[in-house]
Parts: sequence; C-alpha cells; structure tokens
Amino acid sequence: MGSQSDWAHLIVGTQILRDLGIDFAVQIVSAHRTPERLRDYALNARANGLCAIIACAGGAAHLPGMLAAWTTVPVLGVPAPSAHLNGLDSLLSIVQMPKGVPVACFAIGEAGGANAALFAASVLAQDDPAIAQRLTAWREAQSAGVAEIPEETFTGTGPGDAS
Ligand code: RP5
Repeated sequence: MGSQSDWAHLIVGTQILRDLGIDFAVQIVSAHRTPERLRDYALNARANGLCAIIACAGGAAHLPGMLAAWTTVPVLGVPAPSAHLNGLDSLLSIVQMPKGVPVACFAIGEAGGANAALFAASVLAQDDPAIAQRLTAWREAQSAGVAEIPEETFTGTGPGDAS
C-alpha cells in the first residue's frame, strides 16, 4: 500500500488470504515518498517469490502503475477512497494505464481489496489444487451465508414504498 491510511481497505482481503492458506506480506511502498524502495521492491519481486502484487493507493494513485513498470509480476490495483473525490481519482489513475504496461483494477475500497485477494487466489489455484479446493469451499460458504428471505416479505408497490 502507498500509505498506512490505505490499510483499512486491505484488512478484509488479508483475512481472506489467511483463510485460504495463502502466504502474503504487507508493506508500505510509496511511489512518491519512497521511490527507491518501490524500485527495489518491484525489481526483486519475482526473485522474492511473489506471484502477484496487490497494490492499494489513493489520489494520484501511481503505485500500481509504477510497480508494473519495474516488474512483470501481475499487479492488482485497488483504488483507495480519497479525501476529495471519493476515490474516483484513484480509480481512473489505476484503470487508465496506457497500452503496454497492464495493471488489473478492482473496485474502490474494501470490496476491491477483498476481490483482489480472491482474484489472486483464483490465479494461484490454477497450479495448486489445494488452493482451488479451499477457494471453492470459501465460495460455498459465501453462498450458504446469503439469507433466503420469503417472497411475502417484499410487499412494497414501488420505489419508496417498502410498507
Ligand atoms: C497515497 O496517498 C496513498 O496511497 C494514500 O491513499 C493517499 C493519502 O496518503 P496519506 O496522506 O494518508 O499518507 O500515497
């Protein structure tokens, strides 16, 4: 993540990785505040055994793009909700990578952090049957957690009338 303030958007995703038994490391690597750290991190990513990098950043969110410039390890970008534009700036910064250096882009905030983790898991599952099995079980548990609400509960006649 670009800053400690991004951590809130990644907590749920890291819990999912833990639940799926996937090793991960969390670090603050800022494109503009610690550019040398970013360069070292990305250049050594593959040698350090990273299969994917989930990069959360906000505002002029250049962290995912700068990482992808230095490594071919897949970068999964998570736009952080920003102070002034609610994360629209972060979203556009990450999703609009020019041709040639791709960055995957997920939803703004916690949902994006969770989905980036699940997406990384599904990529790893391609070569790891144990992860595939745990991911399927995770999905099944999610389905089981969706309440089946009787149809007669929904009695409203239109928008704004929930009576
Ligand atoms: C970016 O600026 C970070 O990714 C963060 O989302 C945003 C604000 O950072 P702080 O000022 O909260 O450290 O670098």
